[in-house]
Amino acid sequence: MCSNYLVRLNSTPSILLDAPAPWQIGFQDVASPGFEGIVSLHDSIMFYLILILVTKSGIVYKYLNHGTLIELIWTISPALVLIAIAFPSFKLLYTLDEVIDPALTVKVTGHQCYMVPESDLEEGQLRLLDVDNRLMVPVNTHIRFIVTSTDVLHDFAVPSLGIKIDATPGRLNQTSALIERTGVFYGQCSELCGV
Ligand SMILES: [Cu+2]
Repeated sequence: MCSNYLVRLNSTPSILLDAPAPWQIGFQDVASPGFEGIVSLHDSIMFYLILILVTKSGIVYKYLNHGTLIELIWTISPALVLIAIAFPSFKLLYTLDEVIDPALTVKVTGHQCYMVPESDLEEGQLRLLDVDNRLMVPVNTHIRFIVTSTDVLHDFAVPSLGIKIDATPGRLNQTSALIERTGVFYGQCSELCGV
């Protein structure tokens, strides 16, 4: 799902999806190990969900009557499925939470602000996404983000890196990322923080 404006964005034509595209349904392209884990967890849970949907629809259709055996099966099997989902989910959650020996720390402070008006956008700039000063960080480096806010609740999020963390006044939150490839990665505040 690559849109025209994305190709225009870089001087060399890119097939990577590092910004949201119109009517996009799936994820953006992976640029960090953390996001790789999130996407693979999503994919494996979707596998279970579709399997359950298909088999349950079949069972209800064939054996609509009540029975002790069928009651037992559809009580115990969802419990097992929930356990099968919970284990990899918690494993990923605690893996993402860990910040191991960062080489670089970025302090992120949230402010209420206005987006660049459409009339001020230059050729190749993305509506509601481009900023006046881009943050430049190195690839293949463990980066730690210390996130806070000066006014209201904000949320620092970069989908391609699998980052989404609240920016709270009077509090420091931390998250980390290792960017695996070069690119321009876009993110929006993910909290309702407008005037
Ligand atoms: Cu905000």
